[in-house]
Amino acid sequence: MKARNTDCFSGADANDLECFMKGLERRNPGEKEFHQAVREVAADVVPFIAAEKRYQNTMLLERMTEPDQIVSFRVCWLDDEGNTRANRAWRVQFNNATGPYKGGLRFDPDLTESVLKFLGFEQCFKNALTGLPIGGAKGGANFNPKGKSDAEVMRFCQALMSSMYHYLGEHRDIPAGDIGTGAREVGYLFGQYRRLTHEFVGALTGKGVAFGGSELRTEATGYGAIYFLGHMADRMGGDLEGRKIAISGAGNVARYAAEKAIELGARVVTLSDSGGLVHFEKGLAGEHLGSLHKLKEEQRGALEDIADEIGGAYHEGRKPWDVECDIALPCAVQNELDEDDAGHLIDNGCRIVAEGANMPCTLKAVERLQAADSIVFAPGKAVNAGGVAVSGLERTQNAQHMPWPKDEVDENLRRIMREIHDRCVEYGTRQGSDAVDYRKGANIAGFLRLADAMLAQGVM
Ligand code: NDP
Ligand code: 2IT
Repeated sequence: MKARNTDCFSGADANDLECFMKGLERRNPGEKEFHQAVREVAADVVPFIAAEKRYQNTMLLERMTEPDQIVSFRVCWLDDEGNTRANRAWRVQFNNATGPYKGGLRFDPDLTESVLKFLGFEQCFKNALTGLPIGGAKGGANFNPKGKSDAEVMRFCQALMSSMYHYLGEHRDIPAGDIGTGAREVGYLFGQYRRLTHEFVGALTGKGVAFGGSELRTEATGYGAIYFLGHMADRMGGDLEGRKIAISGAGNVARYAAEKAIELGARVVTLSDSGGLVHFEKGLAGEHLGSLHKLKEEQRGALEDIADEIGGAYHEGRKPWDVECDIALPCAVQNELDEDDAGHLIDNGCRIVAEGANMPCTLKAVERLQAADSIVFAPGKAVNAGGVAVSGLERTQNAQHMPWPKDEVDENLRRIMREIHDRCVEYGTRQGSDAVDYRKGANIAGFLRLADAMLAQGVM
């Protein structure tokens, strides 16, 4: 007897977005970030499937939104005073149809499973867009590295890896950095992995260049975002020279995006951090980048402390989105740019909003930006893919036992960002016009690679 389909997860009404979302929300209650990320993809993919017979009745979107597995760990460690501390960590292994699981680890006291599921889901599409043989994953812990000594961070990383290493491996799952995890954390995690497995292999990326890391991995996400912006500007008949770019964040992505933007003659008018905004009336001068990198990578300090020294005006608690700019590049956290912010950008004549962070724009902000004729929006899964792309190249170098020179990595990064841009144009050009819907282009191009890989490998 044929089973009766009683809900949308059965695929009975998979062509209907609201029906699909209702099922997803019921299966993942309260996970609002995950719902948001899926809705942004499903809004493009559901109608696409409805028009493409070969993808129908395959439960593809349902399968793509269900992680392969989620592992969570209790991580206990001793702080410098000898107190026992307990944290929770996760690894969300989302989909490995296109290659071994690949994606960063986030250390953030407010981290939840919903956030990691949104990030893991996005990562599958992003990694598919790079064209490299990597699948999608994300992980992290509700651990706050701020205010911790190096020794505490090391003990935490060692404790985390002691639980997580069973699930990792160069052909299995390869983590990297993300918010709160940079070169220091990846170094400690890799050291513990090597100690536990007795193997020196590329089971993590973002390593120091002295022990298997790739040239340019540190810079890759920010540089890649600017390469992508360059292609967008070119398509709109211009370039980045003299353009005013408002950047949020002062972390890895924001700082290296600022560095490349300045190199190409753009004017970086803002940076921000969790404390507030720095406004550079005349643009950030390249000579101050060194102090900024030092502040955030070594001293782990606040922008407020060096705003004057680097020629900026500090505004506590403010966001960059009401500062006049040609291009907005949110590079901090999810949902940092809302509908009102989108309104300010449109009113102030901004022409491009490109997501350097993962899902920094709320759903309503994206809708508002997409509805404005004067502005072009590009999603994180395309714009910030340079980081994971160079992670993929690091993996290749580790497998070859051969580091590549900086030029070669940069050339590959530029090529990959150009190809991602071309894929967005191919699948996102609006009918009867020259305009590109980058969100749709990225979603459909990512979906196609993932879908074809999944279908070819059978029902699982
Ligand atoms: P970092 O931890 O290096 O930096 C994060 C920055 O965001 C910090 O400057 C932090 O401030 C700031 N920040 C945090 N919360 C807020 C807030 N509410 N308002 C303003 N600023 C805030 O992280 P990354 O630069 O690595 O990551 C940034 C984004 O880019 C994330 O969405 C991440 O997932 C994404 N991404 C990162 C990649 C990578 O290779 N690192 C690759 C692709 C995407 P403070 O300094 O005060 O803590
Ligand atoms: O969101 C991301 O793409 C990252 N944090 C980078 C992941 C990676 O494996 O380099």
